[in-house]
Amino acid sequence: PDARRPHVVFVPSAGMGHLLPFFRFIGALSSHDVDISVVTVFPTVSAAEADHFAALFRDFPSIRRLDFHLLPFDASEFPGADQFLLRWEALRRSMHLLAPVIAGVTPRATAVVTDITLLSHVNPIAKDLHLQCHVLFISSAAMMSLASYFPVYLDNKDAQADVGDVDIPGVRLLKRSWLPQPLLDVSKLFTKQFIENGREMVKTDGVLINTFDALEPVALAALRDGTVVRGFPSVFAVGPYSSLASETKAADAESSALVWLNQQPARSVVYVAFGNRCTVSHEQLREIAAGLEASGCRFLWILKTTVVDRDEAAGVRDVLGDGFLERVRGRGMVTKAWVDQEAILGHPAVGLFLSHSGWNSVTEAAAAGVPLLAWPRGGDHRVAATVVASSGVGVWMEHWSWDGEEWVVSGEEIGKKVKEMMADAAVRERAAKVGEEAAKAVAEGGTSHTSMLEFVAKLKA
Ligand code: BUP
Repeated sequence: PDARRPHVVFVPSAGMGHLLPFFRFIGALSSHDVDISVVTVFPTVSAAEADHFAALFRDFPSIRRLDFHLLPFDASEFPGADQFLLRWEALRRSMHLLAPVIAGVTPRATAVVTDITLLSHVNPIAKDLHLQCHVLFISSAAMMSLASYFPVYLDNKDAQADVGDVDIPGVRLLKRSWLPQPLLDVSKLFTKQFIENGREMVKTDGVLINTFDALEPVALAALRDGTVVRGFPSVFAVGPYSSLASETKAADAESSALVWLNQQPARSVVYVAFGNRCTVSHEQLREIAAGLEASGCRFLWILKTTVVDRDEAAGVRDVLGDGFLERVRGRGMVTKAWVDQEAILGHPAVGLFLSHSGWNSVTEAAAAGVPLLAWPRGGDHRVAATVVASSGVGVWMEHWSWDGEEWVVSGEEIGKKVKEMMADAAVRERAAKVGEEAAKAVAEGGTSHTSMLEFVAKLKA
């Protein structure tokens, strides 16, 4: 074997929002001269994760699967916690078992690429084994700047004072209400880990981000030149990633959504999806339905009624009521199936994306040049929404919230905004421009393409 051929071990976390960027990056890297192994935990949390893991190993037979067995984990310590958070915790508690797995691979591993949620465990393991360690960051450069600056911010602030607005040097001020809300409570397990992982970042060899220079020029420059945090490692902005052929196949078998789109006029359809881990109150779902109906526009709505796809019991009809589907028949399609979102966004019939602005969705809208109407839910969505607004890919409804238990965004307001954006040529042009920049970035000689080659060169260094 070629002694200089790198062997990269990927350590992904759980949840499709985390796994898809891993799979897509791995797919892209596999066309380069490197060996790849993927640490794999079964059973996965959701059925979609299991399908996509299977598809990856089927479509890339040269990629090695490293089975990793979790220690038994008692979830009763965390009553009511989301199953994905529980899995992250279970992973973290088993991380000391990872070193022998990585040490045992042949040919010998040369680098580890880890999910951010596991960094503070994985980086020391990589260092012990004298391997490079890179982070594959699943969110924006803006969020990367928050993750790496937040520990510094806490060190410099009065320990008694509340977490307030965070002014990230060289990037932007993030209002307190835009932060992932658990960060406001530094005693939370999630926050402690966020801080630990954020501190560890400067000790890595590099970070891979699913973004591109034209989308986030300011944050990328500030990360690279050390304005955010001194001594920051190499930043590889290698996005937007493309979905894999296997994803298209894993999507709903007859691709009924795409068949339906084929019958719709150009740019006439509002695509509505709030990610795959979403639970939205049924009351809010009914307002969304009313809004879509009132907008008069055609729509394709991916409706998730529960957090994990396995548990989905409540039918669309139960949630939205009997009359709705009849009234919008022909112009609206509602499905609970896993769809090929990238193919949908790339379809000429789609004119607007009403989204929770999960980072993967934002990059997919950017790649497709489709205007995004951002209705952030929680987590990093508001930070992503700042990028939606600043890049021109879309519009952020800052006062639309999901948080207020009693407060719901009315169907009337939703319908008005949707209709207005669908008719706005300037919005459409700005988004199309971002789409052109995205295509340039990943083309030969583009910023993301070059960054990928630099990453591969670093693996060989
Ligand atoms: Br649902 C669904 N098909 O049916 P985000 C999602 N996706 O391809 P997240 C499909 O899942 P949070 C479906 O294209 C995107 O790549 C979609 O990631 C794909 O949100 C991904 O947008 C979803 O980052 O929520 O992870 O669901 O941000 O809260 O983790």
